[in-house]
Amino acid sequence: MTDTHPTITLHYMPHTRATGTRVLLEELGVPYDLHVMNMKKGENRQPAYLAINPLGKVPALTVNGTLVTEQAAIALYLADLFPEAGLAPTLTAPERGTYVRFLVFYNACFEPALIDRYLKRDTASQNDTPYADYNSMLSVLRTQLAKAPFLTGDTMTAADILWGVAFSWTLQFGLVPDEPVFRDFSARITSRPAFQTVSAEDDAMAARHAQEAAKV
Ligand SMILES: N[C@@H](CCC(=O)N[C@@H](CS)C(=O)NCC(=O)O)C(=O)O
Repeated sequence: MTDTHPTITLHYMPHTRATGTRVLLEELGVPYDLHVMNMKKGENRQPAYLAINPLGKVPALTVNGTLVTEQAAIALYLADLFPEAGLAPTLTAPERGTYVRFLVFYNACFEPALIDRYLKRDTASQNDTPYADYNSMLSVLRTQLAKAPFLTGDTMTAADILWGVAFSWTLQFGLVPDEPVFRDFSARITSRPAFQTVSAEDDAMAARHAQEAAKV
């Protein structure tokens, strides 16, 4: 990376999947702009934002004008962009394969399994889903997290931030069983100042958004 930081904008809505991305930016300690939208007013479905991300979803990141979407891709990208923060194993480190595996597992297996379960669609055969079945998918995580404090061992990475924040809301909504292995892992991330700060700001932002939406 050059001495000058890239211009980073995080397209954001509080209490969403974008929270984890903001926590990562805080953990990286890099400057960024927040483009906040009020989901209750449908601002993410207005033409101005659809011109940035046609799916109207967050998180979305623009880095010097280039769009990056999907939580795992954003985490991978940011942690590599700022290697000095030490949140990404280097390309040749033994932990790199596990790191990339669990980042991609999040978007490729965990979220599809959760959504299928939430929508009561998890009756398909193991062949027909990208994650076999919910319990098998979950046992991969349980086994990995039982081995060490973090996904790749003793050192926290961007993958842990993604997963730690995700477990906090999936446990809260009962989408993941409340087991110590998931709870304790999540607490290692959510007890940190970055999550605490972002979470408090999310609460305030969401309250403001609800008031604004009620006025319309
Ligand atoms: N595949 C996306 C999913 C993003 C997503 O579902 N975001 C939700 C927030 S939790 C969203 O933007 N919902 C607003 C909407 O669809 O109107 C990712 O992993 O980043």
